[in-house]
This record gives sequence, structure tokens and C-alpha cells, in this order.
Amino acid sequence: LFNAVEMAPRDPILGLTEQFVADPNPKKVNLGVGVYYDDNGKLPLLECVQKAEEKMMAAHAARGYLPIDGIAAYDAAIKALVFGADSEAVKSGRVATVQALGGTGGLKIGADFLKKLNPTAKVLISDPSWENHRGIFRDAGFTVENYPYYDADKRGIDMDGMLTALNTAPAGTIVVLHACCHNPTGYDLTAAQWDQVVAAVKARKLVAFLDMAYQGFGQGIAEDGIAVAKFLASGEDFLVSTSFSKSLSLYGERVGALSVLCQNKDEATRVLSQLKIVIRTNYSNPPTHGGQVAATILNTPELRALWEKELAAMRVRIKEMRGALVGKLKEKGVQRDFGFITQQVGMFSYSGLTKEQMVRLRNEFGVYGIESGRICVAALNSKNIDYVAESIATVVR
Ligand code: PLP
Ligand code: TYF
Repeated sequence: LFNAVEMAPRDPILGLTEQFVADPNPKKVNLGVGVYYDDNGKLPLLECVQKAEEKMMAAHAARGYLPIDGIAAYDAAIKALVFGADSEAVKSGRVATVQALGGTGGLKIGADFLKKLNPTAKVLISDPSWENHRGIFRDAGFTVENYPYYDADKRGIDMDGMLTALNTAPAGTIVVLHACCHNPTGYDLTAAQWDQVVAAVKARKLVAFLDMAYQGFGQGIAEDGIAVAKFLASGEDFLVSTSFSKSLSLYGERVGALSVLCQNKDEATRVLSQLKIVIRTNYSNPPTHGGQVAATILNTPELRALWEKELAAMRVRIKEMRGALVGKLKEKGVQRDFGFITQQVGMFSYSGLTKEQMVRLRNEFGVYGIESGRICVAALNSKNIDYVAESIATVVR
């Protein structure tokens, strides 16, 4: 039966971590996977999470099955976080939200739902993008193509290319957009560019699917919601996936959501019933722990305030590391101006280093980044930054 099964390729990013773990070099640094580490190089367990868990432990709650769409208080908190607690859309009940297994789960539920709704639609993802976008939508049965996004010569966004792709896409095309902190480039659209994208999506009757995996890592929780706010204002239907993997440092708990913005409450009720079918036939209902942690934090004012403080600290530390890296490279006599790294936002930087340079960094220095040149700035700290800068300075010399 399994004789003819072919060996599948490794995930290029998660595979790199396996290689990193096996590397005996004591100075090794993992700038590959998109994970936030604190200044001691440790994966943080946020204080707001610890406090929420203490509350939960004290309650000794039984672990029955959750509703198919997850914890009601969690879904309500997601709606408030993503669309604003006072937004007309939330108040009128026209948002359908389900708890999901991370942001990936939210994307997958959305992809399966859209496939049933419009089986012949095409999907457009950014060039480049988080590669799992392609995999998720392809395996949901869609043809996946790219829209231009990154302009390497300009070190910025190829806005003309992006708009041309949107303006020539057939009606119904699903456009996957990074709501903030673009992975892998670190370049986000400006407010004016979002206006152009929203206008094109509306004019061409495309379907926007916003992937919000890093809310709070760019400029702030509200500021990073700009794309959602603009699509909301456009009056169009759209989808949003949410992830708390990074923002609550709850990677392994798989805490995320899918929200579908509908025209009215009746539509949202019917959409929700279809999302529940997708969930039921995949994994029946979500797990309890992570969703309860997130719901407790978001719905308890002191914990919510603590989370915002801790999230801000992560965001600020990443910004400091961007500045520090640029400064150190200059200090070490690197001629090329790496100042663009401070203009990028979120966890990642497209460093502009070539594949050969990235391979040298890995093989000669144990500094692991993606061969595309992507490095995870959130893994830099005051102890490893000098070594990383020295290593980069050596390979660009
Ligand atoms: N979308 C993007 C752009 C990501 O970078 C990630 C990273 O993990 C995800 C979605 C998936 O998030 P999660 O780990 O919550 O599934
Ligand atoms: O891009 C990253 O590094 C993160 C983590 O299949 C990740 O988004 C990477 C690959 C993958 C799942 C998560």
C-alpha cells in the first residue's frame, strides 16, 4: 500500500530549525523561524498568560467538549479586537467568528469554506509570501498564483505591479493580504496604498482574505488594524484570520480564529453554520486551554492592560534590535548602507543578503537565516547581536 509513497520535501523554515538544533556550534543563533525570543534568548511565557492560568487553575473547570465554533467569550473578544468593540459590524451581529487552531487553522477553515462557495475561483498571494499560504489554498483545491509585492531594486513595494495584478484579476478572485508585518519582507503598505488596494478589490469584485498573524508587532494593536478598518469602511465582505501564537507567545497552544464580515446578521448566521460544518468534519471542535487563556486575558481589564504592556515591550525590543544591527554593521566597517532594516516592521527583515551569503552565515558561523535573505530580527538580543553583526560583516566584505 505504501510502497509507492514518495518522500515529501521538508518545510524549508521548520526544517532549518531541525538543522539548527543538531548544530554543535556553541555560538549558533537561529534567525530562521519566526519566533520572538526575549533578551536572554528565551521564549517568553508572558506574565498575563501566567496570571490567566492561575485564575483558571483555581477554578478547577471540567473539560467538556467546546461548542464547534469555540468559546463564546473568546469569539466575542476576537470580534472586539479585530473590528473594534463599538463597531457597527459587531453590534449588528454581521460578523461570523470561530475559534481556530492558530492562524493556520483560521486560514484553512476559510479556504475550505470559500472552495465550497466558489470552486472555480483563483487565489492570489503576495510575491513573496509565507509559503504556507500557497500550500493551504492549493490543498483546499484552488489554483494559486502570485501578485507582485516586493521590489528588490527599490527595496520596497511594487505598487504598480500589485495594482495591475488586482485590476486584471477575474471577479471572485481571492486575494490573500498580510494585514500587517509582512512575512517575509517586513514591508507594509502605507495608509494611502491600502486605500488603493481596497478600491481595486471593490471595483473588481475580488474577495479579500486578511491574514493577521502579528497584530501589535508593527506600530500597535489599533494601528496594525488599519487594513481591517479600511476594508470595513469599504462596505465589502471579507475574511480575517487571527493568530495569538506570537502576540501571546502561545505558539504551541494553537490559538487563532477566523472572522467573516457579512452584509447582515442573517447572512452571518448562515455563514457561521457553514464554517461549523467545515470544523465538524475536520476536528469536531477546538481545544479548551489556549482559547480560555486568551479569553481570560482579553476579557479581564487588568490582564488586558498587562498584555498590552508586554506586547509593547516585545515590539519596542524588536525595533531596538533593528537599530542596533544597523549601527553594529556600520561600526564594523561595512560600507553598504543597511539603514533600510529600520524601515521594515514586524519580526522579519529581508536583509538583502544573497543565498550564498546566507549559506556561508550558516555553515561558517552557525547563524541561521532563510536562503531568501530573510532574518528574524526578534531572535536578536544584546548578547548575540555583536556576533551576528561580525558574521554578516565578514560575509559581505
Ligand atoms: N500567517 C503568517 C503570515 C505567518 O507568518 C504565520 C506564522 O506562523 C501564520 C499565518 C500562522 O500562524 P499560527 O502559528 O498561529 O498558525
Ligand atoms: O514564517 C515563519 O517563520 C513563521 C513560523 O510551516 C512558521 O510563520 C514557519 C513555517 C511553517 C509554520 C510556521
